[in-house]
Amino acid sequence: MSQHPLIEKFTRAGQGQVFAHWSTATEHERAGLLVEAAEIDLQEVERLTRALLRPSAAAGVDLDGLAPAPYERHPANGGERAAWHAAKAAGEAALRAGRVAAFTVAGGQGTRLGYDGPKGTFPVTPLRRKSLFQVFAEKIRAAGARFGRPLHWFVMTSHANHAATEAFFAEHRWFGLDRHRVHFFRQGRMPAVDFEGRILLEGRGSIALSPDGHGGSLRALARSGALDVMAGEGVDILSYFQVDNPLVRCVDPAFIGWHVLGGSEMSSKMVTKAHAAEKVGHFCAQRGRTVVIEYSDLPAAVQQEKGPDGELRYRAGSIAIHTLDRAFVSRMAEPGGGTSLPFHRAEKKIPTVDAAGNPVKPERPNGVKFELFVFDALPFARNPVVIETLRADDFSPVKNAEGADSPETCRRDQLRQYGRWLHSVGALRADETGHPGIDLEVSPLFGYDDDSFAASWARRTPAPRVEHGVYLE
Ligand code: UD2
Repeated sequence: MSQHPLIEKFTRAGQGQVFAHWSTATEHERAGLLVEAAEIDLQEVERLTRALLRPSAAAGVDLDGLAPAPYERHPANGGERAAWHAAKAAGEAALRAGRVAAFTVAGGQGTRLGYDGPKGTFPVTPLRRKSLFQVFAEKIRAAGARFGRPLHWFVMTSHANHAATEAFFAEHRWFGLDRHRVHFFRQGRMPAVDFEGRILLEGRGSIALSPDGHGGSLRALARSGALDVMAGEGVDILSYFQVDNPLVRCVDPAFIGWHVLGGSEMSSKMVTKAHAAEKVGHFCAQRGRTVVIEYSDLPAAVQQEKGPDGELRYRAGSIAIHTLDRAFVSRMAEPGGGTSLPFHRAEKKIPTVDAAGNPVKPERPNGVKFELFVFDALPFARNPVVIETLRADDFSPVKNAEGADSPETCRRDQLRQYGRWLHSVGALRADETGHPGIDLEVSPLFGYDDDSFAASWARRTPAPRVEHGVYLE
């Protein structure tokens, strides 16, 4: 009996185990297996096995010649006000010209939060329990109205959450956005392998495939046609943020302006790390380039180093907010253009099947997943700019069910933001952390940053009553 060409190809590559249960598989299982197998680039798997799994593989990350990266200080921390004003004006001009689109990476699995469903559907605001997606949608809608150009919004999903994400938006009528300006596309997948580089099965008729990391967004933007849509619409700048952070300014004029005026292809926001062990990447300079070294890759002793000013030397924490030029994404997405991102390996407990096809739930890591990180594009970018932002204005992610970066800390940070805005217009006295002392909520349609809030407040006469339970919209 002649074998399917894909089975032969896998067998020749030493990956015949993928079809170990072929003879007893149902038609349905066989069809599924072939579709998944066709997605896999066996040469890439072989290359990654050699580079990242073999004993000869280079140990760890290259830390040679590392220094802290320079960054533009925020005016609140000594940055030059005139330069920030100029940047803001340039960013506003880009928004008014319709050059900017929002971009959310929402393909992660959200396992730490223990929430069942696409993470963007998680209810996050203090009173109305709006979902993360609704918060972003309303910020994007409000910014479009403010600058007179409705924004396009690109949302990267995964195979696992694509349909549920689209259905959620449809159910909520795209939160008042023009549905033709909301674009969903799926990211790519990579097979998980055991420590010898053999592709793992997830079930008798399915391969253990998982999302290829947020860095996969660059090639997915190209492959999905999103870059062509942008080109057709005159959009040449993408404002990139993660799905887990409702505080983010989805489009921030000053940030966009620093990017444009700096002639940068990829720019990033940093915050001063809260403490040496905070779990964020570090902006560093290395051999004339800007790189991000993830917390797990920078030795603790280096993370604790202090400068002459008594501050952490490596204090520039990456909060995964970037501005990207369309042309840069397009260049990065070209296969073999000499600019491909490196894969990272993560050892995981990967549910699989044993030789008899019975499910196995491993208790310790049994294999490796491969992921691309978007910040690895920075060293390839012309004139990368890093600007400082204030945590309170841009960063309070929901990652864990409890403790740090949880729904509770995020709820407090949202309240503090409302409190600061209301305090600045004299509507209440917030405490020194900004907390208003009462529960309330401000709709992004009323205000999504200092300027938009102040403008709405000034327009409202008489001024709204601010009391416990109030919702400003
Ligand atoms: C990320 C950064 C960390 C810091 C932190 C800020 C990495 C490796 N670390 O940590 O330095 O900036 O965020 O919050 O990035 N996603 C996809 N597809 C994937 C994987 C992830 O779309 O295949 C999305 C995911 O939906 C989320 C974002 O990327 O929006 C972050 O993913 P994460 O939770 O894995 O990142 P984390 O918290 O380890």
